[in-house]
Amino acid sequence: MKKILIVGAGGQIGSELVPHLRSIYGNNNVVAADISAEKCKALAEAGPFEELNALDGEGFSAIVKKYNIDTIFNLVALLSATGEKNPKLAWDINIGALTNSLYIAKDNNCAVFTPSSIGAFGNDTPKDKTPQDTLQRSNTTIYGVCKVTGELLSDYYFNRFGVDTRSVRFPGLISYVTLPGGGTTDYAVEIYYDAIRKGSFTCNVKEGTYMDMMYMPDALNAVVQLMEADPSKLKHRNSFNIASMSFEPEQIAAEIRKHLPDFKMDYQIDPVKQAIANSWPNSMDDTCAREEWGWAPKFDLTSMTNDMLIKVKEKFD
Ligand code: AKB
Repeated sequence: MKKILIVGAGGQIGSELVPHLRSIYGNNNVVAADISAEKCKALAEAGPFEELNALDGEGFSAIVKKYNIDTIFNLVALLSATGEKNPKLAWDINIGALTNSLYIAKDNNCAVFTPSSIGAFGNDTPKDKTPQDTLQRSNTTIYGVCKVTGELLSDYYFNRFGVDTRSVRFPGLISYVTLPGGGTTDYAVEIYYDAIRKGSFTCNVKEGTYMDMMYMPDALNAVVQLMEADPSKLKHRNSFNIASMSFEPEQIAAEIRKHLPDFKMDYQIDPVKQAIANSWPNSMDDTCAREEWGWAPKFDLTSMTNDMLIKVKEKFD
């Protein structure tokens, strides 16, 4: 049985990954940790919780020893748009949490999962069907710089010290439990909330801007499936392209109108987010993930929209 520690547990991914992992491995085998205990009341009530600043290496290491942890999920990160407001802080947090996770994993014989992102690609990368192994000059956002660094550093710890590091490049993640904060793809979550609450939405990226997106249940399955994969089958590690749908704002609006025919959308472009979105792939090629560990998403834009509208409506009823 695994003994798992999730750092950054209170964010968009962690608030769903913790219960998902607890349902598989048992509540007591999944320790949630976050800098804010306040944000994590539900996680702390259901299983072990530790207040931790992931930049505090000693505190981090003590928790790993206390619970005999063998797998670390490092979810600590400032997202792409927030990172541009304070690049130094973004570097310090994103890379600091990663380096602590890696050296603590090395010293305590743990596996490590750290998400990468479509943000690990840049303006020079092929935009359509972006290959697994391609140019990654992601030098227009600090978030991208951190993601490329993180992929390399994680591969280095695997090659040099044998640390079992694994990762996926997440598309924009769409979920109804916890709102994302400060990402470029956030519009694709906010649109469902505004559709239910107001019947209209002002989109901050332009019509025709394609980006990969994924529904959270598929993202959670991807993480578990990759961490359970037979290591002898993995030719890649940090990090796998995974994809399930790619769309532009008009397509998600049209899907919502199938349920809410009066839904209206206009545009007020955020230049920072637009520039970031323009530098990211239109769609990734995820053949390697499918071949090496059996990645197969279940949701497309239609089935995700059906579910999101039901779940978001329930939140406000
Ligand atoms: C962001 O928009 O910053 C994230 C991501 C795609 O990594 N959602």
